[in-house]
Formats: sequence, structure tokens, C-alpha cells
Amino acid sequence: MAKFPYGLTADDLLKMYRLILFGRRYGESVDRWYKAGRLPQLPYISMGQEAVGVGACYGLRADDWVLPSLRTNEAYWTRGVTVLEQFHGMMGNAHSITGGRETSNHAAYPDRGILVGTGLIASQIPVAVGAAIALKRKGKGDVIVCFFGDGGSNRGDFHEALNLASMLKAPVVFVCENNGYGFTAPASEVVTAKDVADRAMSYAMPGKTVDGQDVLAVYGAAQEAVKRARQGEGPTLLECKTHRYLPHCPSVEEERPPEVLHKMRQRDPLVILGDRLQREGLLSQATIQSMEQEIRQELEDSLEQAEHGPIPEPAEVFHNLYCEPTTAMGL
Ligand SMILES: Cc1ncc(C[n+]2csc(CCOP(=O)(O)OP(=O)(O)O)c2C)c(N)n1
Ligand SMILES: [Mg+2]
Repeated sequence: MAKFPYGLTADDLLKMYRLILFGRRYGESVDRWYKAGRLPQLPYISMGQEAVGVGACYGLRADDWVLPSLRTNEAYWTRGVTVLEQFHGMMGNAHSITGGRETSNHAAYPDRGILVGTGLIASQIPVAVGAAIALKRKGKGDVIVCFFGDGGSNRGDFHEALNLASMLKAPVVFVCENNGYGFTAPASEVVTAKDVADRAMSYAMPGKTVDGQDVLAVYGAAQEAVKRARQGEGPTLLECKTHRYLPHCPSVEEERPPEVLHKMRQRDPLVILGDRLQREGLLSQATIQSMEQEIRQELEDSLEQAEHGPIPEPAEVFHNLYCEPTTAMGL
């Protein structure tokens, strides 16, 4: 029986593979559905980056927390949120977690340990530090994993959050999804550090750069950082070098040359894990086909169900906003 690193079992690796495959098919589907007018919410697609969210969230405890970036779709599924819940959010349905108030990528699911910041990039980083301080006070060894992009690491929020987290030894793991671009700006032209992980040095915390296309490398580094945080030793900055295969979002033109796009697909997270599992005799073509079939069915059924989901009652628009319901706006 093959031995896998970090005490992972064959079952764990198959689950990770399925999550990455799910992300890939989700990305392809929502890109198509948005362009066909079936999805009203602009999706931020993580194709190429799937191993980062899966590797950093897999193995967290139920009481831990995650704060995804705009693009960390995989964090939601790894924590057990269903795509149906997300599609309800995209449609603004009454059945979505906030009754139609949020977009799916700014939705918190507290029962599955998912918090959110705001629509401003990097705004989630100080929020994660605040949550980490609360977790530290609780004293149960719970941690929070916070995701953001290379562009986000240029904002002041990032710098003040890392400073505070380090001073207070907050149990937080900062995960930079470095896909080399912020919108259309290449990181090489706007981010001074070659490796974002080097910025950890300024804040007296460990900084580590890993291959974000290899889910096991991400998992191993994330688990090490989580362990450190649980033991009260404070935060870590983990930079995962990755690739975004599609433009920033479907309404933005692709500006990157075809040869660059071609090259990035040579190190594909699905292929890297899939090849390994096939070499170990753990993943047959039949298993892949049945996963593909299940995933396609779940995506299509969920979209159809969400398309027919109930829209919220206008009178409910102020629910959860004010302690006392207001009539001041005529509702
Ligand atoms: C403060 C702020 N400026 C600009 C935007 C618009 N915006 C949304 S995502 C994004 C790019 C973010 O780049 P990066 O942090 O590298 O994340 P990626 O999209 O590459 O995952 C921009 C400019 C925003 N949401 N907030
Ligand atoms: Mg980026």
C-alpha cells in the first residue's frame, strides 16, 4: 500500500482530486452560463488555482475559520458549502444564506466557519486578524486561514494586519494566491517583492513560498502554519505561486499573449495530482468518468433549481439590518 505524505490516506487524496475537478468544471460552466445570460452575477473564476483553496482548507477542524478572497471558490466547497447554496446567492434568491442580499463570493456561512470581508480587495485581512484575536481569547486552539491575491498584498490593509497579527501572536495563516496578475496588471510591474512571502520578514513572522499547483505542497505548508498558530506561536505568511487561466472575470478582455497562457497550463493542478494517483493505481478512467458525470449533474441540477428559486419579498429588504424594523422608507 502506497504511503502518502503528511499522514494523508488514499481517500483524502481522492477527495482532494474531486474538489479540484469540481472547481475546474464549475469554472468552465459558470463562464459559459454567464456569457449565455443564465447567471446574473459576474463570476470570479479560479481555474488554474484550484489546488490553493483545497490544499489550504483541507484538514482544518470544524471549529476553524476561513476567510476566502473573491476567487477562492474551492474554500467554500472544501468547507462543505454546496454549489446550490452559491447559485441561490448568485440569483439573489430568498433561499440564499442572506435571503438575496449577498453575491455568492461575499457570502458568509458561519455554521461552516466561513467569514467574509467586503468587496474591497484585502479588506478581509484585518477582519481575519480580528477574528483570530477572538479565537485566541477563546483558548481552544482554533485558527483562521485568510486568502488574498498578489494585488491585495500591495494594500495598506495587508501591512497593518500582518503587523498587528505578529505583535499579538494571532492564530492566523495568511495565504497569498499569487497568480501573477492583479486585474490586468502583471505583478512584476506593481509588486516590489519577487516573492510576496519575503514581506513576512518585515513583520517578524515566517514566510514561505510553495508551488500552488501541487495540492500536497500547499497542504503540507498550510498544516505546518496551522500547527504553529494552534500552539500559540503566531501567524505565518504562505505564498502559493499559481496561475489564473482565464481573464480577471468574463467581462474583461484577455490581454495576456497566447504563449503565456499556453505555458501556464503545463503545470496543471488537476494533472499533477491525477497523474500521481494514476501511477499509484488509485484513480482509474472509470472513476474519473463517474466523478465527471456526478459533477456535471450536480452543477446542472443546482443551476436549474436556483433559476426557479423564490425571489425575496421586497418588504424583507431591511431584515437583519436594523434591530427595530423601519417604515421610514415606505416599506
Ligand atoms: C480597493 C479595491 N481596488 C480595486 C478593486 C477592483 N478589483 C477587484 S479584484 C481586483 C484585482 C485583485 O488582484 P489580486 O489581489 O491579485 O487578486 P486576483 O484577482 O488576481 O485573484 C481589483 C483591482 C477592489 N475590489 N478593491
Ligand atoms: Mg492576482
